[in-house]
Amino acid sequence: MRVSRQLLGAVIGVTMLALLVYGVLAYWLTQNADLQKRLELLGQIGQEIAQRLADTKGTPAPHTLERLRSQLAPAHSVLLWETGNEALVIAADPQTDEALLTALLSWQQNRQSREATEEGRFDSPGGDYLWVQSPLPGRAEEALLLLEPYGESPSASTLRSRLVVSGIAILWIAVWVALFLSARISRRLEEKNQALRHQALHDELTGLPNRNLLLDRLRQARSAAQRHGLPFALFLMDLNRFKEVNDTLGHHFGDRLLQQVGKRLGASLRENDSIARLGGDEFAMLLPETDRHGASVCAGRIHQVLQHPFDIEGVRIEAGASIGIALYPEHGEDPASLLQHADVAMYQAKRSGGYAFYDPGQDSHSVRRLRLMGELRSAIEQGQLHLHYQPMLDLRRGEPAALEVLSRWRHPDLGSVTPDEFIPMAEQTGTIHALTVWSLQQALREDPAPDLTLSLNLSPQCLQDAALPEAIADLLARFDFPATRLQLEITENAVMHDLQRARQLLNRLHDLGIRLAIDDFGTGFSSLAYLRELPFDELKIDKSFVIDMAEENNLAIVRTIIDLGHNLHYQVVAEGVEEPLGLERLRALGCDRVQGFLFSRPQPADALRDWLREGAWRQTGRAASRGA
Ligand code: G
Ligand code: G
Ligand code: MN
Repeated sequence: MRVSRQLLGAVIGVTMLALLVYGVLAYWLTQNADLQKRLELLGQIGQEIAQRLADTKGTPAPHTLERLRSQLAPAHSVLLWETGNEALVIAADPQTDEALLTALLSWQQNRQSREATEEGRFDSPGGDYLWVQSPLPGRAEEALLLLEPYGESPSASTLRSRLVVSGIAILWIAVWVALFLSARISRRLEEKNQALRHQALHDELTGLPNRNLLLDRLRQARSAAQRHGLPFALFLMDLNRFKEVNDTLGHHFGDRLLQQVGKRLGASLRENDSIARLGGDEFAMLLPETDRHGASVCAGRIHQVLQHPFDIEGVRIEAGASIGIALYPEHGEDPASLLQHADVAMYQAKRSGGYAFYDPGQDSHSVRRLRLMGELRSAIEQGQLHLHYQPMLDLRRGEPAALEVLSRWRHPDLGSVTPDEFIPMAEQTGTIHALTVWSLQQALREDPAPDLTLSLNLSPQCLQDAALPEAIADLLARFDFPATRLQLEITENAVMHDLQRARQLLNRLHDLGIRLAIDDFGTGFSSLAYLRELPFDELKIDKSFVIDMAEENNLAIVRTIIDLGHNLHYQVVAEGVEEPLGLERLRALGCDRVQGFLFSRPQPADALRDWLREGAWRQTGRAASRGA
């Protein structure tokens, strides 16, 4: 607004200046035009007089001169008879026209300086005068005519009035042009300003408000909530699979996914709810006048809406989302603490799936989390990690056949940290590659039982790492460890995620001679047709079904999986065998291998060597048979 006013002022100023210049120029022009015209006229009169006086002998009588002057010359003029040095006769009435007399004297005083010219203009104390000297043919004398340029010639006055009219027209046009231009320019400026303001407060990719605007709206929401005594809810959400999408399909797909997520969020919330993108795959939602119940209804709806696969250029992408919720005023009074607490809740949601409200009791968790995430890599380098081994027994032979390798972290201050806690961190921070290499190397170095297979867990994320087969082959060669004694366990749902890539990588590993197992089978949603296309050797039934096989449904599931596995020519392993009764049932169902606390908990290499030497499993097996 201020800028446009300044602009208008400037344009009008320039117009006025132009008009002023025009005025001065016009004035000068009319003055000069007038002067020229008058001099010409005066010259003609002078010549006429000279002609009429040509026949006169001697000095003409004053009344002759007076007659000529009044007949020919305009009023306010003097006609002189000039004889070289003196003006002899004055044809005028000096009594009535004193000014003319003064002018005449002043002309005479200055005559020396205009010797060369015959006409001109001069200033006398009485005013401005024109003069013309007309030689008389055949005589030494000259006639001189002086004229006070009184009044205006008709030509000058028409010229002046034309100039005035055109001046007004120009002013009028200039003002309109100035108004038009300044309106246009100020509109442009306003548009540009608006675009800049929008840019400063919105996310370019999705067009949603950004963090700054969200903070502003949070402050507004807080004052409104304070005035009306109503709560509001802040959601913080991130996508569960965004990194995978970006890594496997490229940033272009990632961007499109974010745009579509933004659209779905918009469609599933109310008009006056705000949705913001805070960066990466993190979104925030502000729901005014919403209590705990309303928040859980909305969070449930959003979670469900994002659960549906996205279709991006013909590729089906399952994103899924975790939502953390902080309520005003219950969980925080100011925007900063609400955001922080929604963030803590989001991590709770990541663990539990779906959405979670901020729980102050869990908050210490997030401090711990941040610390552990920061320290994991150096913990590996400093040897804070070590391995435990848990045997798998072959049910037909009644002997151990393989050892599952499981990582442990003994933190110097925080004590033991479970893999359920640090493996997801390693995946999130990208430390998982280093961790995998470390566990394989450590297992090959310790190799507690040279006649048993070593079964290592492979994180889903490692299936994206095309360099993995070479890294594993190098380690095997370095320790001179036969590939056929190594098995890799991959969680079921991870395999299905990017089948094309997974298939390539698994085939390369399998070609090296490494055995492959599907871990936690029954918890994911694999298509059986896909499973058949992948080079698996073993299927591990998830322990959640095995632990409680007294329950009818679990038993049915275990039986079905064993049949399925056998029909597809997999070796079937049941993990989580805790009870002798369970062991007997598995034996009866024809399960190939068992693993569980009934035989052995995961234990360090030395303890496991002792366990193997003592042959403690024989006791367990027989006890189980008798109990059955
Ligand atoms: O024994 P336990 O509670 O430790 O195992 C918990 C989970 O952690 C299991 O699902 C197991 O697959 C996983 N896990 C343990 N060690 C490793 C490891 O070195 N790498 C990977 N990727 N997962 C592991
Ligand atoms: O997901 P994965 O299969 O890699 O997990 C192996 C995990 O199962 C390890 O954490 C191990 O400690 C655990 N585990 C092994 N046997 C049993 C058992 O009999 N009961 C229970 N509850 N957990 C077991
Ligand atoms: Mn496992």
